[in-house]
Amino acid sequence: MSERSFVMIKPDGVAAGLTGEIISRIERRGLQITALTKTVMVQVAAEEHYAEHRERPFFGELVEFIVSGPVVMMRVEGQGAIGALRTMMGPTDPQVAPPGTIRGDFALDVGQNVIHGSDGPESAERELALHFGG
Ligand code: ABT
Ligand code: MG
Repeated sequence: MSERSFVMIKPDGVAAGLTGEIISRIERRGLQITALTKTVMVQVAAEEHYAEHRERPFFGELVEFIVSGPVVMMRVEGQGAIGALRTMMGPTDPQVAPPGTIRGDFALDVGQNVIHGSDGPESAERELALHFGG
């Protein structure tokens, strides 16, 4: 079944010059990038994006990091896109991410893990509405 996901290359990934590499992996997997923009996220959008973590001790640092530099935001579509992208990204903590995954190849720190992908269909629709208006 075709699904839509919200994918974001985080400021660390953009700063490390990984934009092309990550876009290339998504395209070669056979997924369609149907919207793409590079921008510095505004504070309120970052707080809304991570609203589920508002009470967590790392929330302030997380939002500060996300607005610290340009990000590349994408709408990605295709068969089983949400799960396929999460598998390509690897686990949240890059320390345990296997080689071959984006985090396993390019990140070391759970707080700066290069890429975001929606964790389910409801999150995807919420995030796409927030950042792309749908
Ligand atoms: P995101 O794609 O950023 O949402 O990451 P993921 O869905 O894999 O993991 P979650 B649980 O949503 O983490 C959100 C961000 O919070 C950071 N984080 C998480 C910490 O810094 N410390 C922690 O203990 C946990 C659980 C990792 C994620 N972002 N970054 N960057
Ligand atoms: Mg998440």
